[in-house]
Amino acid sequence: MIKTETELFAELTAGGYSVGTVGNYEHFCALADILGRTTTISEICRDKRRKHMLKSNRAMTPHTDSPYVDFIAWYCARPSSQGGESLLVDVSAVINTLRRDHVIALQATAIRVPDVAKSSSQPATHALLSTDRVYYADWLVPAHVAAMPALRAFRQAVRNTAWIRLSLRAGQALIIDNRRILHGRTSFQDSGGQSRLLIRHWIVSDRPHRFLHN
Ligand SMILES: O=C(O)CCC(=O)C(=O)O
Repeated sequence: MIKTETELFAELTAGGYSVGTVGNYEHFCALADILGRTTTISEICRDKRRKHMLKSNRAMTPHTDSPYVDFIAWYCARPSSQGGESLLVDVSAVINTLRRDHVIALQATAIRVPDVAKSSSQPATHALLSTDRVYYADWLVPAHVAAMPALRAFRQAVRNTAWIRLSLRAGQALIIDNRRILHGRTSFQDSGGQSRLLIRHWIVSDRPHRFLHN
């Protein structure tokens, strides 16, 4: 059964994510519409001809997507036969374990935004921490930033946090608040004619929101 707007936002506010069975893709789209405007739809599946990580079956470390995307919703059309678990990390819990000077340093740390994650008018860098969000991916952090004590403390705190692990089933939707939750996955295997396919919506919302409170 599709969640109501009140139920969906209550879950997203409490834990930063929501998971549940929606049945078909049309029901999933109706759920995504509750959250805001879908700006990009992508198929997440293995394609051996393509080099991009999203088109591989490799594990992905927890990260956010574009800093100009508020919610991410995945529809599981087909799960993998092995692996492919979703990994979630709530950064609002991570922040509380960091020293104040590290939080300030991370607010002053700019991370590159790849072209695929922005429009031509949007800035090409974004702060790792800002009043409305976290923006982070291991592979976007340059070596001199990775060496910063604040960045090392952030990575350590992410490693020390209990990661949520979910195995999506066909017909299920996973929605996360991309301003607060890092997401990743374990590696996976497609076999026996079963190939993993997630359909991802990037969603922009105009609801007021705040991430850092001081
Ligand atoms: O394959 C997955 O479960 C998630 C892939 C991912 O990181 C993404 O869609 O941004």
